[in-house]
Amino acid sequence: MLTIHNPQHHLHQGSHEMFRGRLVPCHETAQRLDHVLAELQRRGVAPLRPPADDGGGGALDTALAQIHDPRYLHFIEHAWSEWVALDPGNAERDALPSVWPAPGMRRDVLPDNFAARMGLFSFDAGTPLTAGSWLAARAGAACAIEAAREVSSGAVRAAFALSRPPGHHAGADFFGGYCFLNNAALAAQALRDGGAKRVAVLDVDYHHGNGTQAIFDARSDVLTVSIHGDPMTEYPFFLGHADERGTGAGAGFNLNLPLPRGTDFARWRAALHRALDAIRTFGADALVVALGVDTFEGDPISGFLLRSSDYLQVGRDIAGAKLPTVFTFEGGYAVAEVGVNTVNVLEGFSAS
Ligand code: SP5
Ligand code: ZN
Repeated sequence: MLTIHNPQHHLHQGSHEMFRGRLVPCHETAQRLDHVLAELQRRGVAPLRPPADDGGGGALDTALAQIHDPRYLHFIEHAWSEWVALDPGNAERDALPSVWPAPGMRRDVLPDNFAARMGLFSFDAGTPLTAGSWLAARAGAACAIEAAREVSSGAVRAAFALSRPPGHHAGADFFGGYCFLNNAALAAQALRDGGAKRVAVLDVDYHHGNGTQAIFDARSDVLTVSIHGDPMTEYPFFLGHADERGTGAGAGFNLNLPLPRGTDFARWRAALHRALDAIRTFGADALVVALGVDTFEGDPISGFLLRSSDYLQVGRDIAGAKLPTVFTFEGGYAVAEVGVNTVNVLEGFSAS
């Protein structure tokens, strides 16, 4: 399978995330992607290349602005230099938000204060912004968009955008859940722009794809489907329930399939078949798979029980949709197994 990988992903290296009143080492590390890359190379998956277009011509910024708010993009681009300008010592520390507007407070006024804007444009304290976060996220978005264009042109049936930071928790104007730019949404929009009338996004990461759902909430041309840990107990908690079906013109074009902690592959696969049925009924012309492998039984922050060999079947099942497909790389924190599990999905897909 054509894989477009992000050569700048190392520039995003958070050190700590807030968890139960302490700063704990980040789960979303650079080694995750390096393990996937090594496994692709070990198993001879080809072609494998960085994006050809470095985005210097402005086309990338135009594509980012189709999904993200201009105020948000401007903030993320300049946040690190603002952070260091507050105190030169900040160059040694990641920036984390610590104050957010509650309902009833103002979101329409952009504060001057940096901490206030960090809160306005985020939803958790688990997503450190570092010196290279913007450059890494931007180059990662370029991977997703280029993968979609290669699929749209008919050059390939499927492509994998191997990038980090991940994307599916990022909304039009907020970061969180280790995500800054929504790669799956950018790929879906690029597929639409490339001629697909209806695009489905299938999110199989352990966590609900709240950013992607919110971005396409009122649209009927993009069906969003997510299989995830029940938000009653699982992150991101405040979205991802089964009764969220889309709003306005988008009513009926979102499907959430929450499952309890402890769900095994048989039960998870039944949800996958429901998701694929919905995608078939919708009449999708193209598919984006937000591929997180934090559904793995050994994942340190998640609660499903998929085994490494199950991911081959996941790939085969997804191939059964017979759609031009873009995979984006999302979560998966069992570092030693993240490569095998991810490449198993791609191999199962390609072999079908
Ligand atoms: C892309 C993606 O998978 N994002 C997930 C973000 C989850 N963030 C909150 C996780 C908190 C779990 N912390 C557990 C620490 C145990 N040592
Ligand atoms: Zn996840």
